[in-house]
Amino acid sequence: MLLTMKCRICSNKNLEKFLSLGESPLANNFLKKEDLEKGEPKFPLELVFCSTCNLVQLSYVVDPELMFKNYVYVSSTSNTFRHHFTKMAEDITKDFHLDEKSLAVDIGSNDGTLLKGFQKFNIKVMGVEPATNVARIAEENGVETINNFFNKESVDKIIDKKGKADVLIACNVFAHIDNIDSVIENVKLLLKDSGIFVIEVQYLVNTIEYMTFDNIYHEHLSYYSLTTLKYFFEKHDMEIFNSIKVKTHGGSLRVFIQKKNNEHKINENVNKILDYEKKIGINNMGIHKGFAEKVYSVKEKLNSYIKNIKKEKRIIAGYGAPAKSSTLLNFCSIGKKEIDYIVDDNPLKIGLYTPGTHIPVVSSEELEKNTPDYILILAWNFTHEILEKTKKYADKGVKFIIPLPEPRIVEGILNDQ
Ligand code: DWN
Repeated sequence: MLLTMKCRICSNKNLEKFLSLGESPLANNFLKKEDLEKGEPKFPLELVFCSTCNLVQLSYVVDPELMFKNYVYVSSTSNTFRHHFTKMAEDITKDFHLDEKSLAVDIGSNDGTLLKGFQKFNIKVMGVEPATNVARIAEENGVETINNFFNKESVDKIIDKKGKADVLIACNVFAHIDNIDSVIENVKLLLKDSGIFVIEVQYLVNTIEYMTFDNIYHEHLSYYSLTTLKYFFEKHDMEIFNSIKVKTHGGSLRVFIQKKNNEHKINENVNKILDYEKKIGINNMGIHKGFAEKVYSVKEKLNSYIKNIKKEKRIIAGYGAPAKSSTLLNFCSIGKKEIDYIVDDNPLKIGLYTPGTHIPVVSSEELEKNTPDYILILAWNFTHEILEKTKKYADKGVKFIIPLPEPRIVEGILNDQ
């Protein structure tokens, strides 16, 4: 089906729809008990493909003020992420010879976990974070943070206070922004001519190959391949000079960008990744339609596992209440009849209820008080960390359901750990 909305990267008007996950509530809109009966807004969740620049994107854009002004996600909840960001800061510092005169700015800096890593090397830092509650946590952690979206006003403020940036970073931000062209104009203003821009995006190829369709929700407007990013940065007179694959969020790309004619030589990784994307046909509607078909078969298989377990009157708990669990639970119609509770270690989520499905989110103590027969690992990107944490329950016979890429049941620590 061809739609008449415009592609956010190339303005093509002939976008083709290939997947609908129905109407869904906002993925991080966890509810207080007193709000459960009030009714939640739901918005269409469907993907369209642009055959000109190859961007996969949502057909419906929700007002960012609704999604990002008060946010319950903090980067520091998992060891995996703390380590990822600390190592990222260390690698960038060493590879690009940053020193105490350098300025690192993080767009969507959340609780300041990444910038803390730069502070270890005495590098000057500045965060930009729209969520007021999360920006406050960063400030309390000693990371100076502008509580705003990354716009001209924030950029002027940073240049005024600290000068231009040597390194500008945006991890898991690019997917979230509708007017991405204006962000790049501001990036170019803030970045020194010799500076680098580093982004991390969930990688479309991994989404397809690992079936991580639960990463599709309203916060994620765009699903990037390197092919699309190359098109986009060239349009803005910028150049991708390196890209590496990182494991976060089921597979992401870290992409290094510079202003045109800057000093960094183009690394061979760039062409290798682009060639692979061409080989699998990322520019072709066929691969996206194939992905959509598999999404429905994952849903069927997961539902049938859960139905069989519930027939035997067994208790299922969830582990992790990530934003993506909202897509999985709502799309598969798995609610409080099926899942008694979901454990999450983030204090901002404990005591709340999942969007749409209204399952209570509780602390890990609940596992002791009301030990389930099965744990559905909703934060599957941390399967290893979660299996380690819950080892004592595996020893008591609790089994684990890993929903993706294809639902399977395991009995504890995996051999590939
Ligand atoms: O882009 C986005 C990414 C960066 O982060 C967002 N739009 C929102 C968020 O996505 P998510 O919520 O899917 O992220 P995570 O990091 O996969 O969430 C993991 C969840 O699991 C968190 O709620 C924390 C929880 N968790 C836990 O309670 N104990 C995780 C681990 C590893 C644990 O030990």
